[in-house]
Amino acid sequence: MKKGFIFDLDGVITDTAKYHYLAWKYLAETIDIEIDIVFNEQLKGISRMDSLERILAHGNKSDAFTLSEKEALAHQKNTHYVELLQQLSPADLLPGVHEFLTEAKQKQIPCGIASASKNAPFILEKLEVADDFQIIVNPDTLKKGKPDPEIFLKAAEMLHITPEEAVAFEDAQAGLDAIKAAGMYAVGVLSGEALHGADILVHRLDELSIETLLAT
Ligand code: B16
Ligand code: MG
Repeated sequence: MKKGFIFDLDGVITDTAKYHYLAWKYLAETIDIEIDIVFNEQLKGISRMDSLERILAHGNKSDAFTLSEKEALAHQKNTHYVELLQQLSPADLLPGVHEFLTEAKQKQIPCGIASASKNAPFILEKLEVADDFQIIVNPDTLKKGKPDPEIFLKAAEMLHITPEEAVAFEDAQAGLDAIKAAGMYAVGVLSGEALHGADILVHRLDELSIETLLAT
């Protein structure tokens, strides 16, 4: 019997990957690195600094910057990204999300957010769904990023449920690997790339029955 839902944010609740991509592409061009939409798939679910490291490696510039220069580059990207986020509204919830969260609330199923994004609280406010989540894991409190299970285990602990009692939702392979390593039931949300290891795969959340999920 399941007792709570743990959601990734980008790619599950809303599609902010396109804004991450625009901001990273712009930043990369300032240091003469070209990235494309295919390369961008590798950045999904990966933390800000790890994303920068992957972009630098892609451009053969892993050793070209000091740590403080890298922090400045990441900060520059985030400033641009947050500017792009200003346009978010409830219309940017992915299809079926509003209905799913409304039904979970009616059934009093606790919901949490396990996102690598430090901007998660701001994004949830813009989408007007912040009140639908009892907890948001602060990625600053974690030692390891996805695919390490830490963020999902922390979310379950904060929701006062065991990993076995959690259903977790992810759109990225790194996140799905994290859910399975945490010993949770995994819903893979497809947005293009194939996903491996999910207990169930859907394109949108309203393909799921909450009753059936809770009974798994
Ligand atoms: P920020 P998720 C992740 O969100 C994104 O998929 C990933 O592309 C991004 O680098 C990461 O958040 C960090 O985001 O720069 O806003 O802290 O999929 O874990 O919800
Ligand atoms: Mg994601």
